[in-house]
Amino acid sequence: MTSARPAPPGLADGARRVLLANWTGSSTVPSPGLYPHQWSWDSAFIAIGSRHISPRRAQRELETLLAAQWSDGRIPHIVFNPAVPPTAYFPGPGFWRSTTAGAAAGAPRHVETSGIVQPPVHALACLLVHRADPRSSARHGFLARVHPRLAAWHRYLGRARDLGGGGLVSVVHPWEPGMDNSPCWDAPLARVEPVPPGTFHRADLDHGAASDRPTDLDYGRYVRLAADYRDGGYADYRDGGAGSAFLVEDPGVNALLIASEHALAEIAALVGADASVHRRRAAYLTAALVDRLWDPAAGLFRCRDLRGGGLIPELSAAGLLPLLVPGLPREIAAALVRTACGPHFGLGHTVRLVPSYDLRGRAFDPARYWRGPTWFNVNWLLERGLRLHGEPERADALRAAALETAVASGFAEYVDPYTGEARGTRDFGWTAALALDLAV
Ligand code: 2M8
Repeated sequence: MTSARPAPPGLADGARRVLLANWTGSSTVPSPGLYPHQWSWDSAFIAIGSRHISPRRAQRELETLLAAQWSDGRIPHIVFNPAVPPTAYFPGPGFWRSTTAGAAAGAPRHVETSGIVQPPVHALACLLVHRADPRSSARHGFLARVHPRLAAWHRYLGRARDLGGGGLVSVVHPWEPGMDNSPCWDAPLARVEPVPPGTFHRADLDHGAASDRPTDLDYGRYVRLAADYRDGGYADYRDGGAGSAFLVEDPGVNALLIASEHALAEIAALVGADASVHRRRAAYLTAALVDRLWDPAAGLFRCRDLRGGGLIPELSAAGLLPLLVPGLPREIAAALVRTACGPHFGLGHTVRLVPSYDLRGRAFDPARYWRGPTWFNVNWLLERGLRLHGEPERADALRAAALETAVASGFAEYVDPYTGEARGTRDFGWTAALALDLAV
Protein backbone atom coordinates (compact mmCIF):
# COMPACT_ATOMS: atom_id res chain seq x y z
CA MET A 1 0.00 0.00 0.00
CA THR A 2 1.19 3.48 -0.76
CA SER A 3 -0.25 6.94 -1.09
CA ALA A 4 1.87 7.75 -4.16
CA ARG A 5 -1.11 8.81 -6.31
CA PRO A 6 -4.76 9.09 -5.35
CA ALA A 7 -7.00 6.26 -6.55
CA PRO A 8 -9.20 6.99 -9.59
CA PRO A 9 -12.63 8.46 -8.76
CA GLY A 10 -15.28 5.82 -8.22
CA LEU A 11 -12.84 3.07 -7.36
CA ALA A 12 -13.58 2.70 -3.67
CA ASP A 13 -17.36 3.02 -4.09
CA GLY A 14 -17.36 0.66 -7.04
CA ALA A 15 -15.26 -1.94 -5.25
CA ARG A 16 -17.49 -1.75 -2.18
CA ARG A 17 -20.57 -2.20 -4.36
CA VAL A 18 -19.14 -5.36 -5.95
CA LEU A 19 -18.07 -6.84 -2.61
CA LEU A 20 -21.48 -6.17 -1.11
CA ALA A 21 -23.36 -7.61 -4.10
CA ASN A 22 -21.23 -10.78 -4.07
CA TRP A 23 -21.51 -11.31 -0.28
CA THR A 24 -23.87 -14.18 0.64
CA GLY A 25 -24.07 -13.61 4.39
CA SER A 26 -21.16 -15.87 5.31
CA SER A 27 -18.74 -15.61 2.38
CA THR A 28 -18.28 -13.89 -0.98
CA VAL A 29 -18.73 -15.48 -4.40
CA PRO A 30 -16.19 -14.62 -7.11
CA SER A 31 -19.13 -13.88 -9.43
CA PRO A 32 -22.83 -14.65 -8.85
CA GLY A 33 -23.33 -16.05 -12.36
CA LEU A 34 -20.09 -17.78 -13.39
CA TYR A 35 -18.80 -18.85 -9.96
CA PRO A 36 -21.77 -18.99 -7.54
CA HIS A 37 -20.00 -20.75 -4.62
CA GLN A 38 -17.06 -20.01 -2.30
CA TRP A 39 -13.60 -20.51 -3.83
CA SER A 40 -10.55 -20.99 -1.66
CA TRP A 41 -7.93 -18.54 -2.92
CA ASP A 42 -10.60 -16.11 -4.11
CA SER A 43 -11.86 -15.85 -0.53
CA ALA A 44 -8.35 -15.17 0.75
CA PHE A 45 -7.88 -12.33 -1.75
CA ILE A 46 -11.41 -11.06 -1.13
CA ALA A 47 -10.80 -10.93 2.63
CA ILE A 48 -7.64 -8.90 2.02
CA GLY A 49 -9.85 -6.27 0.39
CA SER A 50 -13.00 -6.54 2.47
CA ARG A 51 -10.96 -5.98 5.68
CA HIS A 52 -11.05 -2.31 4.68
CA ILE A 53 -14.86 -2.35 4.74
CA SER A 54 -15.38 -4.60 7.75
CA PRO A 55 -12.62 -6.57 9.49
CA ARG A 56 -15.29 -8.75 11.10
CA ARG A 57 -16.74 -9.66 7.73
CA ALA A 58 -13.28 -10.49 6.41
CA GLN A 59 -12.71 -12.75 9.42
CA ARG A 60 -16.05 -14.45 8.76
CA GLU A 61 -15.10 -14.98 5.11
CA LEU A 62 -11.96 -16.86 6.09
CA GLU A 63 -13.56 -18.78 8.92
CA THR A 64 -16.40 -19.98 6.68
CA LEU A 65 -13.78 -21.44 4.39
CA LEU A 66 -11.77 -22.94 7.24
CA ALA A 67 -14.92 -24.55 8.66
CA ALA A 68 -14.97 -26.72 5.52
CA GLN A 69 -11.42 -27.98 6.10
CA TRP A 70 -10.98 -31.75 5.88
CA SER A 71 -9.58 -33.63 8.87
CA ASP A 72 -6.44 -34.48 6.85
CA GLY A 73 -5.79 -30.73 6.76
CA ARG A 74 -6.72 -29.89 3.18
CA ILE A 75 -8.73 -26.78 2.46
CA PRO A 76 -11.03 -27.63 -0.46
CA HIS A 77 -10.95 -25.39 -3.51
CA ILE A 78 -14.75 -24.93 -3.53
CA VAL A 79 -17.24 -24.85 -0.67
CA PHE A 80 -20.69 -25.38 -2.19
CA ASN A 81 -23.66 -23.26 -1.23
CA PRO A 82 -26.64 -25.64 -0.83
CA ALA A 83 -29.04 -22.83 -1.80
CA VAL A 84 -27.58 -22.66 -5.32
CA PRO A 85 -29.20 -24.99 -7.91
CA PRO A 86 -26.93 -27.99 -8.65
CA THR A 87 -26.83 -27.18 -12.37
CA ALA A 88 -25.58 -23.60 -11.83
CA TYR A 89 -21.91 -24.63 -11.84
CA PHE A 90 -20.05 -27.59 -13.29
CA PRO A 91 -18.57 -29.66 -11.73
CA GLY A 92 -20.91 -29.24 -8.76
CA PRO A 93 -21.41 -31.16 -5.51
CA GLY A 94 -22.97 -34.14 -7.31
CA PHE A 95 -19.70 -34.63 -9.18
CA TRP A 96 -17.27 -34.26 -6.29
CA ARG A 97 -19.44 -36.22 -3.77
CA SER A 98 -17.12 -35.16 -0.94
CA THR A 99 -19.23 -36.46 1.93
CA THR A 100 -19.05 -40.02 0.55
CA ALA A 101 -16.02 -40.24 -1.76
CA GLY A 102 -13.99 -38.02 0.57
CA ALA A 103 -15.03 -39.71 3.82
CA ALA A 104 -11.80 -41.70 4.24
CA ALA A 105 -9.72 -38.56 3.66
CA GLY A 106 -11.73 -36.70 6.30
CA ALA A 107 -14.18 -34.56 4.34
CA PRO A 108 -16.63 -32.80 6.64
CA ARG A 109 -20.18 -34.16 6.80
CA HIS A 110 -22.01 -30.86 7.26
CA VAL A 111 -21.05 -29.29 3.94
CA GLU A 112 -20.34 -30.34 0.34
CA THR A 113 -16.97 -29.36 -1.07
CA SER A 114 -14.63 -30.21 -3.92
CA GLY A 115 -11.67 -32.48 -3.12
CA ILE A 116 -8.75 -30.63 -4.71
CA VAL A 117 -6.99 -27.56 -3.30
CA GLN A 118 -5.85 -24.10 -4.40
CA PRO A 119 -2.76 -21.97 -3.64
CA PRO A 120 -2.17 -21.48 0.11
CA VAL A 121 -2.55 -17.74 0.44
CA HIS A 122 -4.72 -18.08 3.56
CA ALA A 123 -2.21 -17.49 6.36
CA LEU A 124 -1.08 -14.32 4.63
CA ALA A 125 -4.73 -13.25 4.32
CA CYS A 126 -5.43 -14.04 8.00
CA LEU A 127 -2.45 -11.96 9.12
CA LEU A 128 -3.47 -9.00 6.95
CA VAL A 129 -7.06 -9.23 8.17
CA HIS A 130 -5.83 -9.30 11.77
CA ARG A 131 -3.71 -6.20 11.14
CA ALA A 132 -6.73 -4.27 9.87
CA ASP A 133 -8.02 -4.13 13.46
CA PRO A 134 -5.74 -5.99 15.87
CA ARG A 135 -7.77 -5.09 18.96
CA SER A 136 -11.07 -6.41 17.62
CA SER A 137 -9.27 -9.45 16.21
CA ALA A 138 -7.74 -10.18 19.64
CA ARG A 139 -11.04 -9.55 21.42
CA HIS A 140 -12.79 -12.09 19.19
CA GLY A 141 -9.96 -14.62 19.36
CA PHE A 142 -9.60 -14.64 15.57
CA LEU A 143 -5.95 -15.68 15.32
CA ALA A 144 -6.21 -18.21 18.15
CA ARG A 145 -9.00 -19.96 16.23
CA VAL A 146 -7.42 -19.92 12.78
CA HIS A 147 -3.86 -20.76 13.87
CA PRO A 148 -4.35 -24.54 14.38
CA ARG A 149 -6.31 -24.82 11.14
CA LEU A 150 -3.67 -22.98 9.15
CA ALA A 151 -0.94 -25.11 10.73
CA ALA A 152 -2.85 -28.29 9.78
CA TRP A 153 -3.28 -26.99 6.23
CA HIS A 154 0.43 -26.37 5.83
CA ARG A 155 1.21 -29.78 7.35
CA TYR A 156 -1.08 -31.45 4.80
CA LEU A 157 0.73 -29.71 1.97
CA GLY A 158 4.16 -30.52 3.36
CA ARG A 159 3.49 -34.17 4.14
CA ALA A 160 0.82 -35.45 1.76
CA ARG A 161 1.74 -33.26 -1.21
CA ASP A 162 5.52 -33.56 -1.37
CA LEU A 163 4.87 -36.05 -4.15
CA GLY A 164 8.15 -35.43 -5.94
CA GLY A 165 10.13 -36.09 -2.76
CA GLY A 166 12.23 -32.93 -3.14
CA GLY A 167 10.47 -30.86 -0.50
CA LEU A 168 8.10 -28.86 -2.71
CA VAL A 169 4.32 -29.12 -2.87
CA SER A 170 2.88 -30.79 -5.98
CA VAL A 171 -0.45 -30.18 -7.65
CA VAL A 172 -2.54 -33.04 -9.03
CA HIS A 173 -4.94 -31.06 -11.23
CA PRO A 174 -4.61 -27.89 -13.38
CA TRP A 175 -7.34 -26.27 -11.26
CA GLU A 176 -5.10 -26.50 -8.17
CA PRO A 177 -2.55 -23.80 -9.09
CA GLY A 178 -5.53 -21.62 -10.10
CA MET A 179 -4.20 -20.92 -13.62
CA ASP A 180 -6.43 -23.54 -15.20
CA ASN A 181 -5.45 -23.52 -18.88
CA SER A 182 -1.91 -22.12 -18.62
CA PRO A 183 0.20 -23.23 -21.61
CA CYS A 184 2.48 -24.83 -18.99
CA TRP A 185 -0.10 -27.61 -18.70
CA ASP A 186 -0.33 -28.36 -22.43
CA ALA A 187 2.39 -31.03 -22.42
CA PRO A 188 1.48 -32.76 -19.13
CA LEU A 189 -2.22 -32.66 -20.05
CA ALA A 190 -1.58 -34.18 -23.49
CA ARG A 191 -0.98 -37.50 -21.73
CA VAL A 192 -4.43 -37.44 -20.12
CA GLU A 193 -7.25 -39.24 -21.91
CA PRO A 194 -10.23 -36.84 -22.02
CA VAL A 195 -13.68 -38.14 -21.07
CA PRO A 196 -15.89 -38.37 -24.16
CA PRO A 197 -17.48 -35.09 -25.31
CA GLY A 198 -21.14 -34.86 -24.43
CA THR A 199 -20.77 -36.67 -21.10
CA PHE A 200 -20.99 -33.37 -19.16
CA HIS A 201 -22.51 -29.92 -19.59
CA ARG A 202 -20.30 -26.84 -19.28
CA ALA A 203 -22.30 -24.33 -17.22
CA ASP A 204 -19.48 -21.80 -17.62
CA LEU A 205 -20.43 -21.26 -21.27
CA ASP A 206 -23.87 -20.00 -20.15
CA HIS A 207 -22.04 -17.01 -18.62
CA GLY A 208 -18.85 -16.42 -20.57
CA ALA A 209 -17.69 -16.17 -24.18
CA ALA A 210 -16.25 -19.49 -25.37
CA SER A 211 -13.23 -17.63 -26.80
CA ASP A 212 -12.37 -16.32 -23.30
CA ARG A 213 -12.60 -19.76 -21.67
CA PRO A 214 -10.72 -23.10 -21.76
CA THR A 215 -11.59 -25.41 -24.66
CA ASP A 216 -13.87 -28.47 -24.57
CA LEU A 217 -10.80 -30.68 -24.93
CA ASP A 218 -9.27 -29.04 -21.83
CA TYR A 219 -12.50 -29.68 -19.95
CA GLY A 220 -12.58 -33.34 -21.01
CA ARG A 221 -9.17 -33.74 -19.41
CA TYR A 222 -10.03 -31.73 -16.28
CA VAL A 223 -13.04 -33.97 -15.74
CA ARG A 224 -11.00 -37.15 -16.25
CA LEU A 225 -8.37 -36.09 -13.69
CA ALA A 226 -10.90 -34.96 -11.10
CA ALA A 227 -13.02 -38.11 -11.51
CA ASP A 228 -9.94 -40.35 -11.13
CA TYR A 229 -8.85 -38.49 -7.98
CA ARG A 230 -12.37 -38.76 -6.55
CA ASP A 231 -12.65 -42.44 -7.42
CA GLY A 232 -9.37 -43.06 -5.57
CA GLY A 233 -10.93 -41.56 -2.43
CA TYR A 234 -8.91 -38.32 -2.82
CA ALA A 235 -5.82 -40.19 -1.62
CA ASP A 236 -2.39 -38.74 -2.40
CA TYR A 237 0.38 -41.07 -3.54
CA ARG A 238 4.08 -40.57 -3.85
CA ASP A 239 5.50 -40.20 -7.34
CA GLY A 240 6.29 -43.43 -9.16
CA GLY A 241 3.31 -45.48 -8.08
CA ALA A 242 -0.40 -44.92 -8.41
CA GLY A 243 -1.82 -41.43 -8.39
CA SER A 244 -2.56 -38.58 -10.70
CA ALA A 245 -1.57 -38.66 -14.36
CA PHE A 246 -0.96 -34.93 -13.92
CA LEU A 247 1.68 -34.15 -11.31
CA VAL A 248 3.47 -30.82 -11.32
CA GLU A 249 5.51 -28.59 -9.02
CA ASP A 250 4.35 -25.03 -9.58
CA PRO A 251 6.46 -22.03 -8.48
CA GLY A 252 3.39 -19.87 -7.75
CA VAL A 253 1.86 -22.38 -5.35
CA ASN A 254 5.17 -22.89 -3.57
CA ALA A 255 5.95 -19.16 -3.41
CA LEU A 256 2.57 -18.50 -1.81
CA LEU A 257 3.18 -21.29 0.67
CA ILE A 258 6.51 -19.73 1.65
CA ALA A 259 4.96 -16.27 2.05
CA SER A 260 2.23 -17.91 4.13
CA GLU A 261 4.77 -19.79 6.27
CA HIS A 262 6.33 -16.42 7.11
CA ALA A 263 2.88 -15.08 7.95
CA LEU A 264 2.11 -18.17 10.03
CA ALA A 265 5.30 -17.61 12.01
CA GLU A 266 4.00 -14.13 12.90
CA ILE A 267 0.58 -15.52 13.75
CA ALA A 268 2.14 -18.23 15.94
CA ALA A 269 4.17 -15.61 17.80
CA LEU A 270 1.03 -13.52 18.36
CA VAL A 271 -0.89 -16.46 19.87
CA GLY A 272 2.05 -17.69 21.94
CA ALA A 273 2.77 -20.79 19.83
CA ASP A 274 6.06 -21.97 18.33
CA ALA A 275 7.04 -19.64 15.47
CA SER A 276 10.41 -21.19 14.75
CA VAL A 277 8.94 -24.26 13.05
CA HIS A 278 7.37 -22.01 10.40
CA ARG A 279 10.54 -19.98 9.90
CA ARG A 280 12.49 -23.18 9.39
CA ARG A 281 9.87 -24.46 6.94
CA ALA A 282 10.02 -21.20 5.00
CA ALA A 283 13.81 -21.39 4.74
CA TYR A 284 13.70 -25.06 3.74
CA LEU A 285 11.03 -24.44 1.08
CA THR A 286 12.91 -21.42 -0.30
CA ALA A 287 16.05 -23.53 -0.76
CA ALA A 288 14.01 -26.31 -2.42
CA LEU A 289 12.28 -23.82 -4.72
CA VAL A 290 15.58 -22.41 -5.92
CA ASP A 291 17.15 -25.84 -6.19
CA ARG A 292 14.32 -27.49 -8.14
CA LEU A 293 12.65 -24.75 -10.19
CA TRP A 294 15.01 -21.80 -10.74
CA ASP A 295 16.21 -21.41 -14.33
CA PRO A 296 19.09 -18.89 -14.37
CA ALA A 297 19.19 -18.77 -18.17
CA ALA A 298 15.54 -17.75 -18.43
CA GLY A 299 15.66 -15.57 -15.30
CA LEU A 300 12.48 -17.08 -13.89
CA PHE A 301 11.16 -20.14 -12.07
CA ARG A 302 9.72 -22.93 -14.16
CA CYS A 303 7.13 -25.62 -13.49
CA ARG A 304 8.40 -29.17 -13.10
CA ASP A 305 6.48 -32.03 -14.72
CA LEU A 306 6.92 -34.95 -12.33
CA ARG A 307 5.48 -37.44 -14.79
CA GLY A 308 8.58 -37.42 -16.91
CA GLY A 309 8.75 -34.10 -18.65
CA GLY A 310 11.29 -32.33 -16.41
CA LEU A 311 11.24 -28.53 -16.37
CA ILE A 312 8.45 -27.17 -18.57
CA PRO A 313 9.82 -24.69 -21.15
CA GLU A 314 6.86 -22.25 -21.14
CA LEU A 315 7.34 -18.85 -19.46
CA SER A 316 4.40 -18.20 -17.12
CA ALA A 317 3.71 -15.38 -14.67
CA ALA A 318 3.65 -18.13 -12.03
CA GLY A 319 7.43 -18.19 -12.46
CA LEU A 320 7.66 -14.55 -11.36
CA LEU A 321 5.58 -14.99 -8.19
CA PRO A 322 8.55 -16.03 -6.01
CA LEU A 323 9.34 -12.31 -6.01
CA LEU A 324 6.89 -12.37 -3.12
CA VAL A 325 9.23 -14.51 -1.03
CA PRO A 326 11.09 -12.76 1.79
CA GLY A 327 14.63 -14.09 1.94
CA LEU A 328 14.89 -14.86 -1.77
CA PRO A 329 18.56 -14.54 -2.79
CA ARG A 330 19.17 -10.96 -3.90
CA GLU A 331 20.50 -11.86 -7.36
CA ILE A 332 17.43 -14.02 -8.06
CA ALA A 333 15.06 -11.23 -7.04
CA ALA A 334 16.95 -8.85 -9.33
CA ALA A 335 16.75 -11.34 -12.21
CA LEU A 336 12.98 -11.73 -11.71
CA VAL A 337 12.54 -7.96 -11.94
CA ARG A 338 14.60 -7.91 -15.15
CA THR A 339 12.47 -10.71 -16.60
CA ALA A 340 9.20 -8.99 -15.67
CA CYS A 341 10.47 -5.83 -17.38
CA GLY A 342 12.04 -7.65 -20.34
CA PRO A 343 10.53 -8.58 -23.72
CA HIS A 344 8.57 -11.62 -22.54
CA PHE A 345 6.42 -9.83 -19.94
CA GLY A 346 6.93 -6.24 -21.10
CA LEU A 347 6.23 -4.49 -17.77
CA GLY A 348 6.59 -0.73 -17.98
CA HIS A 349 7.06 -0.44 -21.77
CA THR A 350 4.98 -2.85 -23.88
CA VAL A 351 2.32 -3.37 -21.20
CA ARG A 352 1.46 -1.67 -17.89
CA LEU A 353 0.51 -4.85 -16.02
CA VAL A 354 2.15 -8.27 -16.13
CA PRO A 355 0.38 -10.76 -18.47
CA SER A 356 -0.28 -14.31 -17.33
CA TYR A 357 1.95 -15.78 -20.05
CA ASP A 358 4.92 -14.92 -22.28
CA LEU A 359 3.95 -12.17 -24.77
CA ARG A 360 6.23 -13.90 -27.28
CA GLY A 361 5.20 -17.45 -26.41
CA ARG A 362 3.93 -19.91 -29.04
CA ALA A 363 0.57 -20.20 -27.27
CA PHE A 364 0.03 -16.53 -26.35
CA ASP A 365 -3.62 -15.47 -26.70
CA PRO A 366 -4.62 -12.06 -25.30
CA ALA A 367 -8.23 -13.18 -24.68
CA ARG A 368 -8.17 -16.74 -23.45
CA TYR A 369 -8.16 -16.98 -19.68
CA TRP A 370 -4.72 -17.94 -18.32
CA ARG A 371 -2.99 -18.03 -21.73
CA GLY A 372 -2.03 -14.36 -21.86
CA PRO A 373 -4.61 -12.04 -20.28
CA THR A 374 -3.70 -9.88 -17.31
CA TRP A 375 -5.07 -10.93 -13.92
CA PHE A 376 -5.34 -8.66 -10.90
CA ASN A 377 -4.31 -11.15 -8.23
CA VAL A 378 -1.04 -11.86 -10.07
CA ASN A 379 -0.33 -8.13 -10.29
CA TRP A 380 -1.27 -7.50 -6.66
CA LEU A 381 1.23 -10.19 -5.64
CA LEU A 382 3.92 -8.75 -7.89
CA GLU A 383 3.30 -5.22 -6.59
CA ARG A 384 4.00 -6.56 -3.11
CA GLY A 385 7.08 -8.38 -4.35
CA LEU A 386 8.46 -5.29 -6.06
CA ARG A 387 8.06 -3.31 -2.83
CA LEU A 388 9.60 -6.10 -0.78
CA HIS A 389 12.66 -6.22 -2.99
CA GLY A 390 13.38 -2.49 -3.12
CA GLU A 391 11.57 -1.46 -6.31
CA PRO A 392 9.10 1.19 -5.03
CA GLU A 393 8.89 3.16 -8.28
CA ARG A 394 8.02 0.12 -10.35
CA ALA A 395 5.54 -0.91 -7.65
CA ASP A 396 3.92 2.55 -7.75
CA ALA A 397 3.55 2.42 -11.53
CA LEU A 398 2.06 -1.06 -11.38
CA ARG A 399 -0.32 0.01 -8.63
CA ALA A 400 -1.54 3.03 -10.63
CA ALA A 401 -2.09 0.86 -13.72
CA ALA A 402 -3.96 -1.78 -11.72
CA LEU A 403 -6.28 0.80 -10.18
CA GLU A 404 -7.06 2.51 -13.48
CA THR A 405 -7.59 -0.77 -15.30
CA ALA A 406 -9.78 -2.22 -12.55
CA VAL A 407 -12.19 0.71 -12.74
CA ALA A 408 -12.11 1.14 -16.52
CA SER A 409 -12.82 -2.56 -17.08
CA GLY A 410 -15.77 -2.70 -14.66
CA PHE A 411 -13.74 -4.86 -12.24
CA ALA A 412 -13.22 -7.45 -14.95
CA GLU A 413 -12.07 -10.96 -14.16
CA TYR A 414 -9.12 -10.43 -16.55
CA VAL A 415 -8.17 -8.02 -19.32
CA ASP A 416 -6.34 -7.95 -22.64
CA PRO A 417 -2.74 -7.15 -21.64
CA TYR A 418 -2.24 -4.72 -24.53
CA THR A 419 -5.54 -2.83 -24.61
CA GLY A 420 -6.93 -3.34 -21.10
CA GLU A 421 -10.21 -4.48 -22.69
CA ALA A 422 -12.38 -6.41 -20.24
CA ARG A 423 -12.52 -10.19 -20.59
CA GLY A 424 -14.38 -12.90 -18.70
CA THR A 425 -16.99 -11.84 -16.19
CA ARG A 426 -17.39 -8.32 -14.70
CA ASP A 427 -17.81 -7.25 -11.05
CA PHE A 428 -15.34 -9.99 -10.16
CA GLY A 429 -14.66 -10.45 -6.46
CA TRP A 430 -10.87 -10.42 -6.17
CA THR A 431 -10.48 -7.65 -8.76
CA ALA A 432 -12.64 -5.37 -6.62
CA ALA A 433 -11.07 -6.51 -3.36
CA LEU A 434 -7.45 -6.19 -4.41
CA ALA A 435 -8.06 -2.84 -6.12
CA LEU A 436 -9.57 -1.60 -2.87
CA ASP A 437 -6.56 -2.88 -0.97
CA LEU A 438 -4.20 -1.06 -3.32
CA ALA A 439 -6.29 2.09 -3.13
CA VAL A 440 -6.36 2.63 0.63
C1 2M8 B 1 -11.16 -20.35 -12.24
O1 2M8 B 1 -11.24 -21.75 -12.00
C2 2M8 B 1 -12.50 -22.43 -11.89
C3 2M8 B 1 -12.19 -23.84 -11.41
O2 2M8 B 1 -11.65 -23.78 -10.12
C4 2M8 B 1 -13.29 -22.49 -13.18
O3 2M8 B 1 -12.76 -22.16 -14.25
O4 2M8 B 1 -14.47 -22.86 -13.10
C5 2M8 B 1 -9.70 -19.93 -12.03
O5 2M8 B 1 -9.48 -18.63 -12.55
C6 2M8 B 1 -9.36 -19.97 -10.54
O6 2M8 B 1 -8.09 -19.45 -10.31
C7 2M8 B 1 -10.38 -19.21 -9.71
O7 2M8 B 1 -10.11 -19.41 -8.35
C8 2M8 B 1 -11.82 -19.66 -10.02
C9 2M8 B 1 -12.88 -18.79 -9.35
O8 2M8 B 1 -12.62 -17.43 -9.59
O9 2M8 B 1 -12.06 -19.62 -11.44
